Amino acid sequence: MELIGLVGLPNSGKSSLFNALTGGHALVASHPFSTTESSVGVAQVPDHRLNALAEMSSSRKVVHAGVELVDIAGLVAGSSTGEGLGNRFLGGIREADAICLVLRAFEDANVPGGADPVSDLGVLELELVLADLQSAETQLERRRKAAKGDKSQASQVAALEKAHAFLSEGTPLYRSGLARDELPELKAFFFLTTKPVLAVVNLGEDAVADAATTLKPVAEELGGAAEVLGVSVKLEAEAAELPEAEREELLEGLGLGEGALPRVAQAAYRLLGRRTFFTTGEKESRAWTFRAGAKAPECAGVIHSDLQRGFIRAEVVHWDELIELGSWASARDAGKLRVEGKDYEVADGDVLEIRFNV
Ligand SMILES: Nc1nc2c(ncn2[C@@H]2O[C@H](COP(=O)(O)OP(=O)(O)O)[C@@H](O)[C@H]2O)c(=O)[nH]1
Ligand SMILES: [Mg+2]
Repeated sequence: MELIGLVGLPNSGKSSLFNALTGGHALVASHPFSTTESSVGVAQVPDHRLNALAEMSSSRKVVHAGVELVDIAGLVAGSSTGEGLGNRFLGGIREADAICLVLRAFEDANVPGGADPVSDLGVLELELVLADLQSAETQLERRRKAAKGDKSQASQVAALEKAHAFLSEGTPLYRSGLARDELPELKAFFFLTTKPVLAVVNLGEDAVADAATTLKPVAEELGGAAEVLGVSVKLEAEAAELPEAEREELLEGLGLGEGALPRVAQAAYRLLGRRTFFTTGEKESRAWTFRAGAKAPECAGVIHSDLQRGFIRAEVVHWDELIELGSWASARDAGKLRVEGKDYEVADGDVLEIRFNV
């Protein structure tokens, strides 16, 4: 299972965001060190393509894709040296496959902590960089020795040296401009800052109308290394508690459209490099998750292992073409259903029907 870790200073709103996204019940409290256990939950990933298919098929049930989140207990300055629950924080981040930084921009005299997201970013990145620097140093020493007797290790040592140089300047590796193809070379070293990153800025309620002003300096600081999204976690968490119709009314009334949570879930999903295919019918329409490059039998296996084992062929049509044709039957009549075999690489947005025999 791949996880996105929520990482932020105490009281940045991680647990509130986690709860709003997952419908979960992580402890929300304004205290450093209050959350000592990490919670895991699944956020639904809304997808307008799925909604369109469900409407077309008059499906009785709609099943969205999900993305797994971990609410990692708050990082504080000094975590990289084991301060507070430091080692546990870092362990939580190490287990995540991607990082969602939660940066506080809301002011609230009752909630300890600052409201400067760029400063939060600096503190968080420094802790991550210090942890990576430490492991780079340990591993460099070891690898240099090993490379003396084994020349094949020279390229790994070179990659490590480059990474070490960036880290000593305080630069997280995701910002280093190390070419994407050098990052895989560094996989073996389990750095924290080679993980993909997304930033959520927790906006004050009065700042949502002009979010761009708050987001701009954060985006500039990150320089394109991470997508930056603004959310009023408090407003959205309150809205998330309401029945759907009231929620829509509240968010619309505030000029927030459908709210920012769907965009956060979608960005998290993309961050893990995930792709979606669909199945649709009267019983249900459903979004399924697969990895880029997967072929038809592997995707069939996402639905059920029998479908992979007994895979014969897949009937395939892209979602927008299907919507235009109006139904699976008319797609078939129009000769628009492609028959694909075992070597077909499924595309994001394909609608599939699997033929199988076990
Ligand atoms: N005013 C305001 N308070 C918030 C907001 N988000 C979270 N809080 C409050 O800040 C405190 C800490 O929130 P929590 O989600 O537990 O933060 P965490 O320590 O990062 O997990 C709680 O009292 C929340 O109610 C926000 O957007 N606005
Ligand atoms: Mg918390």
